[in-house]
Amino acid sequence: MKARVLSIAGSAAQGSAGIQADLKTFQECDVYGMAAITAFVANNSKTEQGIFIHDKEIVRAQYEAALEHVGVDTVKTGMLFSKELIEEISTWLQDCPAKQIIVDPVMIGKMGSQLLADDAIAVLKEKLIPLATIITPNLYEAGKLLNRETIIGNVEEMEEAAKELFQLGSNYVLIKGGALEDRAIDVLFDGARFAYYEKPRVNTIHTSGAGCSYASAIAAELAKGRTMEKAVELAKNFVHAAISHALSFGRGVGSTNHAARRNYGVD
Ligand code: PXL
Repeated sequence: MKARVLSIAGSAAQGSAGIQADLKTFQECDVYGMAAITAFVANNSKTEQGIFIHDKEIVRAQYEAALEHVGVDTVKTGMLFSKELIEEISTWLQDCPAKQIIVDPVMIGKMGSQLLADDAIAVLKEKLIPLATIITPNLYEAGKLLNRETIIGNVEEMEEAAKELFQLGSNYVLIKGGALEDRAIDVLFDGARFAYYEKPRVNTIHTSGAGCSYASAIAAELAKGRTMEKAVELAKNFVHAAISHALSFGRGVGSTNHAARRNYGVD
């Protein structure tokens, strides 16, 4: 285990999403995981009931401490919530030694809570996304970033949205089609070509943490030196296995199973 990955994201008490999902994914992908926690979300399988956002000084102290002695190959961001935090984190990341920056533009929790303030979208687009190697929005997040009123609902619209999102300045755009009605297909755009990643749709409600884990697996594979196309392929397989063998703990939406690839392999 040589590659080092830092997640800057929120803690999700239930253990399925956020920092918890990121660290579990890093471990499964055999990279060294670190965390700078931006918020505490006291969630369970039915609600994200308590959301406590950290001051930027708290996040900065963690970020600096993690980098100081261990260093970092790849940074991944998740729930950042506020304009102030995004502005601050973007400043640090300009001088960050990481070779890749994965920006997962987390906006709402599985239970519908707001994990990104409305007034933070502009600074996310203007300051953080231009620093990103890849952004990984789902259909909802892609629509919000593009100020779209209508829902992105098929692969052609995903391609169009990816082209537009590419203009914001990341090297790659991955739009995740998990919310499409018929297919579980994701579209990767590098500014010139599209690549497609498709798996059979899994019929389960227990998908908490799927997005966080997908972005974290991409971060881990990039940190180990994979190409972007290979990293996304491996991450998609990882998340498909995690959803296929999801855990039904709780009384609502349960967790994706981070150990699924290790225990059951991928198909
Ligand atoms: O799944 C999105 C997500 C990301 N980050 C944190 C969360 C959640 C959902 O609950 O709590 C911290």
